[in-house]
Amino acid sequence: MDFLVPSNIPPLPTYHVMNHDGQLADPTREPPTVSEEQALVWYKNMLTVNIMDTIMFEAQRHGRLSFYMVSAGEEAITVGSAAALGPDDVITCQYRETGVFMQRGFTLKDFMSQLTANRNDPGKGRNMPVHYSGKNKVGVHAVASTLGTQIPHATGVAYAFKMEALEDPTATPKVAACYFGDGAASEGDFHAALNTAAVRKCPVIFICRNNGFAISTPTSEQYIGDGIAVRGIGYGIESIRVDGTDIFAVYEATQEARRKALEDGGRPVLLEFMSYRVSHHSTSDDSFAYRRRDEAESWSSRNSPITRLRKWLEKRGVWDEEMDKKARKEIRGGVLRELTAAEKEKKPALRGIFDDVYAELTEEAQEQRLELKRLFEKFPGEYDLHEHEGGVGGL
Ligand SMILES: Cc1ncc(C[n+]2csc(CCOP(=O)(O)OP(=O)(O)O)c2C)c(N)n1
Ligand SMILES: [Mg+2]
Repeated sequence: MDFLVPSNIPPLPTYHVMNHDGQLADPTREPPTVSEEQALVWYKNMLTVNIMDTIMFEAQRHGRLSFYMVSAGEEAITVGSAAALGPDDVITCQYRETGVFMQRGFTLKDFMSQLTANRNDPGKGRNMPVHYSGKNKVGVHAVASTLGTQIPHATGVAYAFKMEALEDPTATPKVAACYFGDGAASEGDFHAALNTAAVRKCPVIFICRNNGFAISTPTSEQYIGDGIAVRGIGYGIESIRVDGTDIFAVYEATQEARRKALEDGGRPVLLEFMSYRVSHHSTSDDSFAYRRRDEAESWSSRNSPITRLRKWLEKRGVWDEEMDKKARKEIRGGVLRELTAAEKEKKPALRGIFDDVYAELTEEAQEQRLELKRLFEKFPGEYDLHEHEGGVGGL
């Protein structure tokens, strides 16, 4: 009788391409099939996410935003994986995937419109900052921070794609890709989504950002198994663990996952990208209450995904200190310019809070709408909403 004893099973290996010096870890392998132009775009996108994050975190402290979340340490996961997906693939995500939006064409103006809740936000200013709505522009469904809900959604999208492909085999093959954190993988939704996708053979890529924390809960208190990738194996899903600070490893793994997901009519694949949450969970958190102050700093100095790609670019002679300084300055200027412009923009019409939820408003919602209208008739000037595009007159 042989029980499998987890502690006797060696941990899954971690796939990587570059070493910490930005060189091929295995000099005998072919270099990644990524052009220097492509790598430069990735570098600038990672840098933009990082600089925008720093500025917006500060802007929250200055009272210009109500909330913000940064991706420090995880920029390569989002930019590198998004780069390997197709333009028609549909993405559902958590909230720390700014790099996915960026790589797929969200502009600084798009980010700022949502963050300042102005009338250019497709979500009509109804969500907290960082809950971007990108479905129409970049194929990324609106961010929902109710943990785990995006995972079965992705399985559903992939099942629909599978059905479509069966009905029309000439249609462009598409996958669903779903991002979630190590903490979200403890939700029941994660398990239901994986099992359904496995049984129904849905073309979905499950992408776990394992950054070591779910707010103040370290992964050592979240699970005692070998991380998230092994859970995929448990459901019969091909899975891999990847160094999430190595953008080439992230890109190659996602590219191969996409190929597998579309093979033989479709199947799910799971990627576990390993990194570390360098910053506080959000502007509402103080991580020094539960981890050492120097922990994040020492991790960053060894593992920064941005520095790692920069070294690779510099070794090829396509980037240098001067260019880096110039790029940082330009990005910073662009973020500040767009933030100020977005703040000056009008707010969405108040009546918009009732849009897009029901095809026909429920009786309760109709009552609430009338109540709101009455409220603003009674207190003209109490709020500045009358100045806004649409105003209450449109209710
Ligand atoms: C269903 C649900 N439960 C709890 C929360 C509160 N909450 C917000 S973020 C978070 C931690 C999530 O950690 P993880 O999935 O690892 O993502 P990370 O923040 O590390 O990127 C928790 C518990 C929530 N938003 N939704
Ligand atoms: Mg986490």
